[in-house]
Amino acid sequence: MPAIIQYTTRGLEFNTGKLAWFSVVLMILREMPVAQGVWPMPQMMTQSSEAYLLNPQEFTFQYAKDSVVQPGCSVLDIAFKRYFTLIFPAYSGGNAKGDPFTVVLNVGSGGCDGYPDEDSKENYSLLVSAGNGVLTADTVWGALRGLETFSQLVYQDDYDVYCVNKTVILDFPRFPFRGILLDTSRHFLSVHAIMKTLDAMAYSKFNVFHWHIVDDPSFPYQSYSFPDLSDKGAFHRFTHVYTQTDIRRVISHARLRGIRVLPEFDSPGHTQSWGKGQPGLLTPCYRGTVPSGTFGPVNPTVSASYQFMARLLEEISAVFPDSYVHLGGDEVDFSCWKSNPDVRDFMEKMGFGADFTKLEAFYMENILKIAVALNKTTVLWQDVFDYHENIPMETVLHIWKGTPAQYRDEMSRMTEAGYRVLLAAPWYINHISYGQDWRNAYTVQPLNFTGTEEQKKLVIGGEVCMWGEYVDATNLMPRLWPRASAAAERLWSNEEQTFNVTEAYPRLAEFRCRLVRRGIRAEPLFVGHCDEVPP
Ligand code: CP6
Repeated sequence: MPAIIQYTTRGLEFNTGKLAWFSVVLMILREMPVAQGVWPMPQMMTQSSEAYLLNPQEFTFQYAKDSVVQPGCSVLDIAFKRYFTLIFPAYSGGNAKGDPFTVVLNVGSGGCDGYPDEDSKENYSLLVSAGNGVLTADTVWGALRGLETFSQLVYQDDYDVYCVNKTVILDFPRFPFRGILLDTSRHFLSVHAIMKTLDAMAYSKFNVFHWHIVDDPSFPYQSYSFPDLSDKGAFHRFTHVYTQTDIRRVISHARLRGIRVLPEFDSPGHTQSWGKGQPGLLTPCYRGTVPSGTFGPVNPTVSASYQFMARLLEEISAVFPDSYVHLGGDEVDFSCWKSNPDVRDFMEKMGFGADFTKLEAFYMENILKIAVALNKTTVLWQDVFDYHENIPMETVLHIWKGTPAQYRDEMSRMTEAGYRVLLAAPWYINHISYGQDWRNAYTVQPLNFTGTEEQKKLVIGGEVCMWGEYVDATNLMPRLWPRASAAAERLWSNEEQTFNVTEAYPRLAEFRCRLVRRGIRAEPLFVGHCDEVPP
């Protein structure tokens, strides 16, 4: 029986040279494969039963002589330290069994000091043979993905000696955008909790942290242009805020893991907390002919609102280095606008009639102009597309609602109109239910909608949302992990090779134990145990 695990995928056809080379290597490895859990599953992977013992004392990471990237590259130098600890968690110095082993990195382009972005290549190849591993990547971001994979190949045998098997991997992501949304407005999350999430994201090869930083309940972002926003709008102005230093720490922690930080400043709805520190920004609601004392969405009828938004977005653009910014635009309640006589006058003057979606479109158009002038790519919730015909083509549309039939239809219409889309609707991981609901996240088919090949290429990826109404640092980790990892495999791996939940189960159960070993309090999938008892 030629026991070869060989995966060929559509994505590989672009490079037949590499594929031919890879097939040759696969033919050499005609031995029994061992199912070593790598999560998410690499695009092509083959392993043999030939195992090498690793001595942590004689284990090193090195740059190849002809690698463009050399020592001094902070992202990788720091990653070597991190991964050494992840690979040998039990090693605390001193003598150990095993043989010398070197992981040689060959990175084809520089860019150690920059940030990952939408075009960052994350492909890598990994060859593990006697005494060494060769990790080749086009960028440092690809090298990080390869280091993560290598760390998951190492295991301890029955005598607790570290081992790695002969392995060949050729890997790249299916989608370039693989995100997690955290909501820090419904509950404040400490910088520590956010960083812990970033650590766990890297283990599942997620690459975008969508920071839904402010919303109705609280405004924890400490703005230097408008300090009153958090002074008055945060749950607490000292303890429940993100200072500029906090923000920089989060962005830096994310960068070192190849993760982009996408900030969301959602408006004109979901802005109750903004009104506390910025009087005059929100629309006063009326009861009959008198103001009721309550406020609605941002007031779209006065120029002061746009001047404020321009200054805030200017600050945000400087603080967050990513080329994307999320501007929300979802769930705008028209009742307050309808009640306000000044808004009604404005509607008449503008010729909007009684169609408040026109007023909403007017607001969004002005906000989008500000973002375009700041050279940012805007992401918007689907609502804006649903009522609005005039959205710049560079905008990314974010699908968050509906049944599978409805979100597929939405994907068809958005991509037919030529927009890039991001799918979140099937991955509301804050929703919980009894049983193995990771399977629902796992068996999503993001490209199963009616459309041409060109339309399918416009799907840039997907996102797992963790809305915060019922979540803070006490339950964040088990609610996210390992269920978010199920979505991670859908967004990284080949769908035909990884669709079967029965085959995925033992690998995901093993990965979950790895998360627990690494200090991530991931919940169990079902009855069973990890080798170590969770602390
Ligand atoms: N907050 C904001 C939310 C939601 C959205 N925007 C939301 C609404 C309904 C569900 C889940 C989340 N809590 N700002 C919609 C994108 Cl089911």
